[in-house]
Amino acid sequence: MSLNTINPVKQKLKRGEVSFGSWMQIGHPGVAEILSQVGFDWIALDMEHSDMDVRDFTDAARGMYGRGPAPLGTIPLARVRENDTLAIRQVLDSGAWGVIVPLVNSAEEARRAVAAAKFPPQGIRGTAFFRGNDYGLTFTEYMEHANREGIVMVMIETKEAVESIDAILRVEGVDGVFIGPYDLSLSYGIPGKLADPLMTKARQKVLEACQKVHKAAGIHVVQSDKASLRATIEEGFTFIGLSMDTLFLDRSARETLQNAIQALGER
Ligand code: 3PY
Ligand code: MG
Repeated sequence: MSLNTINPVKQKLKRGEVSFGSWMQIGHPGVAEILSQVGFDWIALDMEHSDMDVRDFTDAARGMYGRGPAPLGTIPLARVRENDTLAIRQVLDSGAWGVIVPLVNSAEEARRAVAAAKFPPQGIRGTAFFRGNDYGLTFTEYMEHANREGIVMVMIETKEAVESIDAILRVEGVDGVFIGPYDLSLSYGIPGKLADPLMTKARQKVLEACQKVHKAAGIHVVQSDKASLRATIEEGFTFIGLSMDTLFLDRSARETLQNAIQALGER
């Protein structure tokens, strides 16, 4: 986290501007280098559903630095493994500019996530010398900077969270919410049926609540086809996760092989 710079993604969240991010599940810094060169505003490392650990996060963040949107490059975020103080602290200490916290179902749980991400007096984050504060070189300045520029997005992934959306959004320090559509569909008893009217209603409720308090509404568009993206943008989501490394690889490899098979057939 460079101390003389603002967090460009946080600025976009505050201004209600759209930011496009992506998602990493393959724990190799080369993936971070390639995806950040594409120009995403942010990339979240998925530490909930992958085998990536804190060291992998640091390597990926180093890969993003200076690649992608100027001046900083793509902003490294982490979808932490759970709403856990140490999980949040360790990625922030390693240089994350923000966290995406899964399965936050109530205002109380949102307060816990914020507390873990902020130094006193706003929270309970502990300190030491670490990568985020340049190994102690910027010890004092970093605390103020991290409290101001760090992002806390809480994930709305259950029916209970949708029902508590207004209270969750009222929690100071929550910059916005991020819908996990697959877990949400599971919670409504319609696994994977993202176009079901129950899902549409839930998305609308979350969006309206966010718009009322001027906080960002985000969503992971895992299957990022053009029609889904257009609909997501038109609905008013601003913090948009586009697909993920595994799917980029799968789609592109499939298409290439299909092209080759077709060319062979047409010979
Ligand atoms: C979900 O859809 O549940 C997710 O967590 C997407 O990242
Ligand atoms: Mg999920």
